Amino acid sequence: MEPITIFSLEQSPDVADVERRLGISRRDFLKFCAAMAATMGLPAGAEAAIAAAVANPARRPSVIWLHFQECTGCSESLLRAEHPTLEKLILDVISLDYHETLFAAAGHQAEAARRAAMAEHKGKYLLVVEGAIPTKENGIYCKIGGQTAIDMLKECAADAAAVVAIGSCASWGGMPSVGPNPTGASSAGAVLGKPVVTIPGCPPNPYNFLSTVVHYLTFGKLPALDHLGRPKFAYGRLVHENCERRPHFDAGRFAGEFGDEGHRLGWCLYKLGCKGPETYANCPVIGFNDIGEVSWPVGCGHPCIGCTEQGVGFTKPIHALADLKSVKPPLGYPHISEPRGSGASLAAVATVGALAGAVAGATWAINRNLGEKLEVEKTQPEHEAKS
Ligand code: FSX
Ligand code: SF4
Ligand code: F3S
Repeated sequence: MEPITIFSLEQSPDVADVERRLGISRRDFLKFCAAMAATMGLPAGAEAAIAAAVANPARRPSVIWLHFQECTGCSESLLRAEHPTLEKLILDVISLDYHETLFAAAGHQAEAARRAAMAEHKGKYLLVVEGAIPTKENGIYCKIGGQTAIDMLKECAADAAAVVAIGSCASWGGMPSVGPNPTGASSAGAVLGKPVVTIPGCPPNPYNFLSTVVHYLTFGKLPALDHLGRPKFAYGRLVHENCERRPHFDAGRFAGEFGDEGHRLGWCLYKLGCKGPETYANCPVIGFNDIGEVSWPVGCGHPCIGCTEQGVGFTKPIHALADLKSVKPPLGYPHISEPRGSGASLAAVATVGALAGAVAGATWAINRNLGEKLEVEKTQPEHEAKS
């Protein structure tokens, strides 16, 4: 039998029907599936399998979506995707059988619909959890239909095929868990006492959620996860590794304050507290709202606050300097947070750099640039400074 290719799918009735269902052309749909396969780092041929699975309406998994302590930003970002494809695809790819804020039903009717969907799709539905779960005083700080969030989560998780914690609140506690954490806000995994898939971010990128669900839909299993339950395709790299301002970091060109010339020229935001060097997320690669590469925090001129990362987002002061996880200069090197114009002498840096060998050589180059550039900044208008 001929293998299914993305080209042969163009003529399939299911794919043709996508035009009617989603209001996008077959070509755009197939391109979208190919891009999604590439984002997840899947081998050749996966794009056709994805397109065939997504186009088949019979494959839609039932999804029960719970809301606890949060701002509903996760659902909002999903539904406010600027480009119509993403929002439509999400609602087309899944059968959303319970979602408190989108449901037309209310009260007993809504709860009855949830239990009916759970019974009908026992062992097969996906449980998506948005928001942290308050655990103090037996969970009385969040109740839905007379049930605490703790009880509702445990009831819904019992027969779920997989549990996906969407957003930082459900993934690790997020904003509601920040000290002094008066309600004992906890993650879905901590309350259930078992690992769950986590898609952190406040809000997370809807594309990462969709890709995870599509992977499950197509291959019947979840994508590869890291030790925190995060899909590796989305959280395997630091923001800093893919940031478009990284060449400025390496060359020692930093914005010193909001609105200064460096900031206006799009220089690195490290000194304004950017947490990209200690935050794992693919924001610079895929952006938000499908409107181009600048649509992510650093692209818009604001430092990354580390919203995906426990212990960084909502915990470290916004303007505190990030730990450099991938480029950490030894103590003998000039300090990267040196006040403008006061770096260590180039001779001292060069001596340490020469001793440090090939790998550390890259770090030496960065620090040398730091010192040189700071000198340039003092003597020359910034727009004339050579890179
Ligand atoms: Fe809000 Fe979601 Fe932040 Fe939390 O996103 S955007 S507070 S991660 O649970 O609704
Ligand atoms: Fe980009 Fe921030 Fe890293 Fe600078 S510190 S390169 S702005 S991620
Ligand atoms: Fe959050 Fe930083 Fe991305 S603030 S959205 S992880 S760039």
